[in-house]
Amino acid sequence: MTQRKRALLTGITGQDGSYLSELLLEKGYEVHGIIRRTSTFNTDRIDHIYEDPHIEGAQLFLHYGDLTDGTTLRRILEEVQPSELYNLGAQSHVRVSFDAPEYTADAVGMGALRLLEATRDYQQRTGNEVRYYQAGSSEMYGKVVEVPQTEATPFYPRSPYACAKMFAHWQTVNYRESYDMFAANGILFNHESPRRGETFVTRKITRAIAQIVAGRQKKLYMGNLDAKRDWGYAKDYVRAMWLMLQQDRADDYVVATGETHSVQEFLTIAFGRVNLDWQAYVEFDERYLRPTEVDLLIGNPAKAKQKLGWEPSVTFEELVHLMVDADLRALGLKTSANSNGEHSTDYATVRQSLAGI
Ligand code: NDP
Ligand code: GDR
Repeated sequence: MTQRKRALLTGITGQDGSYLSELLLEKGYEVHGIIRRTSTFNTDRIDHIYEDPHIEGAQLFLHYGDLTDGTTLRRILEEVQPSELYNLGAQSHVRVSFDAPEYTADAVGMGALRLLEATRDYQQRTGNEVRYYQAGSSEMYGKVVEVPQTEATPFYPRSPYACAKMFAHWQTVNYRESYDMFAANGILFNHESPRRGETFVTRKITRAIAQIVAGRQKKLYMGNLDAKRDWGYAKDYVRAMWLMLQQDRADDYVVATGETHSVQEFLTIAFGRVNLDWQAYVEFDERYLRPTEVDLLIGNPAKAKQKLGWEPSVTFEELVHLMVDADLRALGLKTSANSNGEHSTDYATVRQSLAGI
C-alpha cells in the first residue's frame, strides 16, 4: 500500500488555504494546518472540512503556531513530517502593510526564512525531502517596468508588503540553489472568490452591493478606481500551487489570466449584475489610497500553461458575477434569470426575503 501524502500549510484559515486544503483532501492527502490563537474563532473558511481528530480516519489536523515564532514552526515541522509545505500565511493586505511595516516584514519575509531554515535542518537530519511552496505575489512587480509581466520581469516593489514578499522570493531561490532544496515560487496575480477577505477591493464591492440591495447600506467609500489588476478565480490558482510541487524540479511560475481590468470596470459589471449604476453609490475616501500605488498588473502565464498544463477556467465577468451572487445569497437574497437568460435582481423577492431579518 502506498503511503498517504502529508501536507503542511501556513495560512490554512485564509482564502487560499481553505481552497488548497479542499483540493489536497480530495487528492487523498493528510492535511495539517497552522492556525493562530485568536480570541474569536478564525476557522470559518475551513469549518466545513474540519473533522474531530478523535474520530478515526480524520484527515485534517490543526496546530497552533505563528510565522513570527520560529521555535514553534520547527516543532510542528518535526511533528508533522510533511512531504509538502505550502507557505501561504501572511499579513496580506497591501494598504495595511504601510501601517504595520515591521510586523508585515516579520511575518511575510522572516516567516518564510524561518520555514526554509527549519526545512533545511529537518531534511539534513532525516534525509526526508520536503517540497516547499512560497506564495509570491504580482505586487513584487510594483512600478511598471514591462507588461505583460513574466518570470523574467524585474521586480520594483511599492509597499512594505511587496518588499517583504520579494525578500521571501529570493530566499526561496537561494535555498533552492544553495542547498539543492525543492523550493518553488508562485508569482500569483490577484485571485478572488466568495471567500476573499472582506477588505480587499473585489469583496468589499460585492458585499456592499448585497447590503445596498438589502436596503442596509447607502454608500460605498473607495480609493483609486483607475488601478488595473489581472484578476482570476482563487480555486484555479490553488491548483497551480499543487502542480508546482508535482514537477521533477522546482522552479518559479507566473500564475495569471493574461487580462487586465480597472477597479472601475469591476464596479460596472458588479453593480450591473443587480441593475444598478455604481456612480450613484460610490464615494471617494482618501483613506483608501496608498502612499505608493501599483497602477497596472497583467501577467503572462505562458510558462505555467506550457510546463504545468495550467489554465484559468473562469472569465473576469463570470468571476464578478459569482462573487456578487454569493454575497446576495449570504443575505438570503436571490437573483433570477430574465427571458434572455441574463440575471437580474428580483426586488420583490428581495424585500420579501428580508422582511423577517
Ligand atoms: P488571506 O489574507 O486570506 O490569508 C492569510 C492567512 O495567513 C490567514 O490564514 C491568516 O490567519 C494567516 N496569517 C496571517 N498572519 C500570520 C502569522 N503571523 N502567522 C501565521 N499565519 C498568519 O490571504 P490569501 O489566502 O488571499 O493569500 C494567501 C497567500 O498568498 C498570502 O501569503 C498572500 O500574501 C499571497 N498572495 C495572495 C494573492 C491573492 O490575490 N489572494 C496573490 C498573490 C499572493 P488568520 O485567519 O488568523 O488571520
Ligand atoms: P491588492 O488588492 O493591493 O492588489 O493586493 P486590493 O484588493 O486591496 O486592491 C486592489 C486595487 O484596488 C484599489 N482600491 C481599493 N483597495 C481596497 N482594498 N479598498 C478600497 O476601498 C479600494 N479602492 C480602490 C487599490 O488601491 C488597489 O490598486 C492583493 C492582496 O491579496 C495581496 O496579498 C496580493 O499579493 C495581491 O493582491 C496580488
